[in-house]
Amino acid sequence: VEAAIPEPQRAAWIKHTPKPFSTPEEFEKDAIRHIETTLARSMYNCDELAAYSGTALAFRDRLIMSWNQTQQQHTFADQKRVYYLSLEFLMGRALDNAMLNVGQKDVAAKGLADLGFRIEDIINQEHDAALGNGGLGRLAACFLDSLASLDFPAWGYGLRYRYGIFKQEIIDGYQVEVPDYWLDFNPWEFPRHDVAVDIQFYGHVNRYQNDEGKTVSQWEGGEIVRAVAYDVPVPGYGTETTNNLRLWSSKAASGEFDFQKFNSGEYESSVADQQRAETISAVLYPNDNLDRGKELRLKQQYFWCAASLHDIVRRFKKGGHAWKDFPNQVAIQLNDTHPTLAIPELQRILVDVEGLEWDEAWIIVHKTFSYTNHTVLPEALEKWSVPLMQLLLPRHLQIIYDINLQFLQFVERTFPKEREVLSRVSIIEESQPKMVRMAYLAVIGSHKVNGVAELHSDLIKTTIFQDFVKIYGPDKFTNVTNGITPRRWLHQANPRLSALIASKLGSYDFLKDLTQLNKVENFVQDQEFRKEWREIKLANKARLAKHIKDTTGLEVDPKALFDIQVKRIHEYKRQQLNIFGVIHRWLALKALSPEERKATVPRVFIFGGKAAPGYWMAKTVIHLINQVGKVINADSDVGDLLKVVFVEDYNVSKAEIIVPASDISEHISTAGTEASGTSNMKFVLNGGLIIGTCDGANIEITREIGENNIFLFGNLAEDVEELRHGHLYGNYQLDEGLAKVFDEIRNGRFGDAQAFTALINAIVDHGDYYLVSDDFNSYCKTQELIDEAYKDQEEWLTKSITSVARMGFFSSDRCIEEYAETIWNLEPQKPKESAALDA
Ligand code: TH1
Repeated sequence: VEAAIPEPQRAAWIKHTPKPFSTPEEFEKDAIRHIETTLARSMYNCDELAAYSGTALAFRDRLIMSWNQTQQQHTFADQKRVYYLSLEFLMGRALDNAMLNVGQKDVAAKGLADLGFRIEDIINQEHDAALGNGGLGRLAACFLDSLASLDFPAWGYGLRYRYGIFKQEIIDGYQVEVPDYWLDFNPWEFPRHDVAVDIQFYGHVNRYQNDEGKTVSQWEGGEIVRAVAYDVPVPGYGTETTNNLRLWSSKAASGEFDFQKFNSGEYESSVADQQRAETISAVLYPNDNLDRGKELRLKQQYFWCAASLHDIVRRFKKGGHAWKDFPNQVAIQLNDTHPTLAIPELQRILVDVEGLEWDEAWIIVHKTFSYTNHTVLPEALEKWSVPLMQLLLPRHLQIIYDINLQFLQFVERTFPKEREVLSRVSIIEESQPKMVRMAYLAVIGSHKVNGVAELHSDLIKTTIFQDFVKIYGPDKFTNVTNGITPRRWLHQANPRLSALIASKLGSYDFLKDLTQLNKVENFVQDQEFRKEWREIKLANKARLAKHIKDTTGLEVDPKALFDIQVKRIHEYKRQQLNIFGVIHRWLALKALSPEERKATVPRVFIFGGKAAPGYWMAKTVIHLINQVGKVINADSDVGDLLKVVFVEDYNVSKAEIIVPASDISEHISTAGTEASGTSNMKFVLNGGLIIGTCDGANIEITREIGENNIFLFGNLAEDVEELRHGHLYGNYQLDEGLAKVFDEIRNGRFGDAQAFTALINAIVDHGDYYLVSDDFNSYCKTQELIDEAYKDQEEWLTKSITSVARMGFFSSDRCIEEYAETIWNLEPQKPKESAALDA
């Protein structure tokens, strides 16, 4: 149909299609035109923000062209697409990424210099798109980058929060949350007011006979909220493919507010309706690895799932295929259980709206969905109360009960003698009130379930999904180890290292095939190469030192050993172990003789990360880190030998400065608690070594880079349960070194001791669930090994280079290819020349 455009129009269109810039002059022309016309500013008031805006708009024009073309081509090709449903997309900044992915950063740098600007300053004007909490949201962003770079036809679907993750300020050592209003000027999104879906809540279910005498269910009444699409282009690296991320925004279905109510004098309530609708997409829930069961969160989940599925089904229907072809056209990946309502929603659409039989609908649903589990922490496993679901989504609750009935009948037939298994695997937990177990629904409604690192994927099979492995067999459960995009986390964050590697390998091809990094190992004895490698690390540390000086006033020496732990603050991630270790080190330092001090490697401990606003223990850890820093940094007795910094407001753009600057980074979760971790990969890819537990992806990193290149410590996952059990039955002896640390805290050495009693009591009185004491000695000993190892700078450098050379496996490209092949059955769609498309 689209090919049938008559010739004169077609020729005009092709003739006048804007050509993207390719020289600094052409870039300047586009940027200035945007500053003058789109922004209505002039040469005389073009500040850095205006220059950023003009640059962003010039690049945006380029992206739009390839974006339109990609979407057009994918529509013509009529092949299978994957839809990645995630409540979080932690995208960070877009401009630098866009410049690098289209390969025009040098052109822009030159053009901006002509206009009197430094490109770094311009890049720094951009606000992060921070629609996520941590690893899960950043993983989704890395996946979008890989999907586009590998030319897969893929869409992301998420929510357009008005407020992303809060901005963190540290005031008097305490975390203070400030709202993150990021939409003031956002050139990267396109409102699609014509793409709107009305979403229903509440109401009731009617059953009646249709014309064919069949009993059908209909969800009626209740409230309507409108979902409006906002599209964000996602450019691939070194390809014309630009995919789409569609974010839904909520507004009142009546458009503005209810004029009838308004006219009849109910002013407040008419405005209240509007505000209630807009509240749905107003704010990201700031909890990482925690489910709090709030009604508004359930509303967000349904709103986003229903809008996305409506969109997907509409696109499928335009293709004119039979329903049974749906799974051949559509793969839907569920990023954790947050989008699990998409399963009963698709079943509802197929049965209630499209009139399919239950069984044929269920086959389609089951073939379409797959589910990624990201955590085994019990407090993070989503459950929704049955009364709440009954109220908000009455038809979906019925469908869930029907899915459950069929499933339990199947289990009963398969295991007739094991009746207790039925209550264990039921989607409905028989508690007071009853709860819907979303992970079970996700497993039952999907054809594949994957964990995110080997250990984690093994663990889910023996713990939370043990019964399901027996029921479905082991093949339903698989592993896809996480990865990171080397474009942002090497090329963009560490351009000098990327350039050095490219100079030796002869091209930047390794950015699209990271396994080529193995050739770096050939240069490990090349003296010139080693010297540059060392210089680059030092320069990256100096850049971070400058950031620390600018933001905290503290001076740190770039020659010191930089020891970094940046991630969400959580008891299981054990920042408390780190800061107790720092206190232990400080006490040991003070006991050293002057000669011994001379032989000591100076260290800077750098922390960063947000605590969920309601997570008191995590906030206490932040407070302790800051109090310890205050005391130690002012202690002239240890001077430069020890410094402690807390970097405020850790986010994606700060990570791009912090990650390339580590000598050591810490990934020290209690074994068996961190599903994968992804910053571990980022740090090693940038030539930092790591100290870590045998947890998550640390294990596979060790296998790839070699045991000699990583500092592992602590108890193993297989022993954790027994240790915990022992603690609860009196089998508990506080580590001696840790006891001394606690004495100092209790003596008020770091301010009001009362402030930290909960932190100490969790270990001393409440069973030390995260095994801080059990691992303390092993942790401190390993830190001493690191001190020794760092003294041999040549050997350290060899470890750094060797590790980077062996990190090829951890590209998100490898990861996405595994999903495409083993889970989605998806083929890439290579971009055609625009002429070929026009022909
Ligand atoms: C994280 C995991 O904790 C981390 O180990 C993993 O590398 C990452 O996901 C990506 O796979 C998770 N983040 C969340 C956030 C929420 C709920 C569960 C998890 S698991 C809100």
